[in-house]
Amino acid sequence: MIKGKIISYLGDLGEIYYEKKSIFCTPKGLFKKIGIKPAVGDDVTFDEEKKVILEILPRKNYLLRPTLANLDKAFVVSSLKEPDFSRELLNIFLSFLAPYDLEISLIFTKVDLVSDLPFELIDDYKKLGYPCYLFSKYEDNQELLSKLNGTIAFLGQTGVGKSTIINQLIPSAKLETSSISKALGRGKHTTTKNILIPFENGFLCDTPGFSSVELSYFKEDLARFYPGFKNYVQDCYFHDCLHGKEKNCAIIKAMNEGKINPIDYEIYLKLLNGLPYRKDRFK
Ligand SMILES: Nc1nc2c(ncn2[C@@H]2O[C@H](COP(=O)(O)OP(=O)(O)OP(=O)(O)O)[C@@H](O)[C@H]2O)c(=O)[nH]1
Ligand SMILES: [Mg+2]
Ligand SMILES: [Zn+2]
Repeated sequence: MIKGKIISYLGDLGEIYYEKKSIFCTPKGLFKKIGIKPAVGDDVTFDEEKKVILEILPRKNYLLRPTLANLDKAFVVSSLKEPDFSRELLNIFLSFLAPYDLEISLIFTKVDLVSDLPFELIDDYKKLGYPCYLFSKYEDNQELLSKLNGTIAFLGQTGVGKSTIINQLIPSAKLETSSISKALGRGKHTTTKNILIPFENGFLCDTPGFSSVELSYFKEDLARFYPGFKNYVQDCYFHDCLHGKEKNCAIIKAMNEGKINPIDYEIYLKLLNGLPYRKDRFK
């Protein structure tokens, strides 16, 4: 019985990486019976001769969209242009990732396409607790690679440059990339499945980009998981504060002290407005 890690999974065939090589295996029948499907990132034991996955080892975490197991870190990638940067989309996506036990950093790509570097933007997100990096495919980005270890996913909208970054960091990856659609102003969903690329200190994970994210939250969830709010919510007067007009709200206080940008707060209110109350469920 040998241990390995699933680096890609298509149909019923998982590619398992072990001892600097890989092997294709199918899950044993029992998994299907009990409704368990191995995921990219799963640590497994397998039978090398029969080419069968025997056991999925306990997962540290399990991200649903995209389906990935055992991530240590995630880089949320946004382009400054082509497609245009959307603060709202980034904030929605960060809210969606917040409940997972993940270290999240941000990469802003295509800096070569803008005349002014977005220092204020970076400053805002650093204040909220996210390490931030700038990327241009025309520059050397090896410094970024030296900071990476563990299993690290690159997530974000289609066309922002996730596969391009990984190709730069690990040239042997040779991932497919393609220019964005002029008509739609966004990417073409070039990457269609999750794939882990082994490197010295772990795995980089390329993922298919999305074109929109649905925030299937209740108001109460957004109030907790909105980017940066977790640093302050415990100080709100009401434990179920939605950070609107409530008395002694720590979020409003943090905003007044310059720790949260009023633009992010405005986006929060707009998103909050479109979500149902959790309480409605029990009426
Ligand atoms: N000018 C410029 N173009 C870039 C940069 N990074 C990526 N691109 C281009 O952006 C386009 C999309 O890049 P991809 O790497 O395919 O984007 P992706 O995020 O993997 O897209 P999906 O696989 O669809 O999710 C390609 O034409 C890249 O060459 C950059 O720093 N500057
Ligand atoms: Mg891609
Ligand atoms: Zn509050």
